Amino acid sequence: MLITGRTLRSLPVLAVAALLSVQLLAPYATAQETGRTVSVGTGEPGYAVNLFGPGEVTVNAGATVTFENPWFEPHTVTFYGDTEPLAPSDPTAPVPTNPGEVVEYDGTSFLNSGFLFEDPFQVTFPDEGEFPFVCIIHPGMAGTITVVAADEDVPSQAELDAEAEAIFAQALDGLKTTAGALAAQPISEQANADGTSTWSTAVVGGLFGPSDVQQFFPASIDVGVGDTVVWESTVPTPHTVTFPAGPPPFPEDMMDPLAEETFLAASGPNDAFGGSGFVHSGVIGLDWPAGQSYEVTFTAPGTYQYICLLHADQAMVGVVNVSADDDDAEAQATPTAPATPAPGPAPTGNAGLDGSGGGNMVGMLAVGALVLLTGIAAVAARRRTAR
Ligand SMILES: [Cu+2]
Repeated sequence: MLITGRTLRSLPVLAVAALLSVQLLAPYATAQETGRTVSVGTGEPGYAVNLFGPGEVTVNAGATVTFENPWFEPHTVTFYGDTEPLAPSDPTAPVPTNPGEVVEYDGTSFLNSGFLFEDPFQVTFPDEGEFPFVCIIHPGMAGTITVVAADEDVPSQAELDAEAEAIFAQALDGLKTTAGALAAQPISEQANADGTSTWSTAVVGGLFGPSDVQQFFPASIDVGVGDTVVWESTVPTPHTVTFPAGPPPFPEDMMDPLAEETFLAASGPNDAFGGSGFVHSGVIGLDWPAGQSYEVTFTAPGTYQYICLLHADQAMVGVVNVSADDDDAEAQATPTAPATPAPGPAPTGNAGLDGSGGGNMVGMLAVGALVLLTGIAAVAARRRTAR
């Protein structure tokens, strides 16, 4: 599963790191003489690039390749050798085959980094040949280590880094264009017989190749009391729509990431939220058991932040503004005041999390996420000490 105790417990730390990462993230490490370093994905707040940087790497026989993950999205580096490929949800995916070892790879066995976070994964290639590898959990994220004789010329680390930079820049461009298109989609209002409205469809996440837009669209939704918002995910990436605001107690199992049954499932059908309690979609998306959509009815005025429990550390945070007076909500349905974020200086027209036009928003959302996650961590900590 993609949900690990490590991920959930370290969310507040990661949220702080996310705040700092824009300036401090150093994606590449310096390589040894013959060794080479490959970046396992990268990202920015709101975007996860799920590609190896670079994927095609030629090294000399005897070289050690170091795989490093500079972003918060989990990945694996997996050499299948002669074994069969695994599904992304396979329970083997997060488990390293050789924890803490620098492995000499023979080209035939199953070699898996497990979920790669802070610690690099290192593999030595004694023999010439071609050694394909993948990330199990991101189909399409693949590469090949080509090993040539020790005295042949191979690309330098600087050349590999330049290649990685180009690959990542192209993917981020594509992700931002995708986000711009999603942000431009109107959310429309349907009047219900009882005078309330149903707003659909708020979008959960997006894809560009194997890479993910980790955002909700529109980032901010204005509705009236009694209105319902419908969220939908059409991507295979697991996401949640989670309102963790309000006083504890949250359901105990919800704080135990190993209680997958509870975590994966919605907190209830036809959920209502008025600023307290724990309202949670479960894991939604293509081929996830909780389905692809989720709806919440808002019962009290207020400004409610919600998160994707899996990607809040990548700033996947949204806001629903519920006003007592319905007039504000009506305004966004008119063509002159679209519900989508106003075009900012960003060329994509996405005023979200691209870092050029939405600097303040990134900060605001990250701080919001931090507050929410600190609350979650406090409950989790209390629960652990109560054991
Ligand atoms: Cu998510």
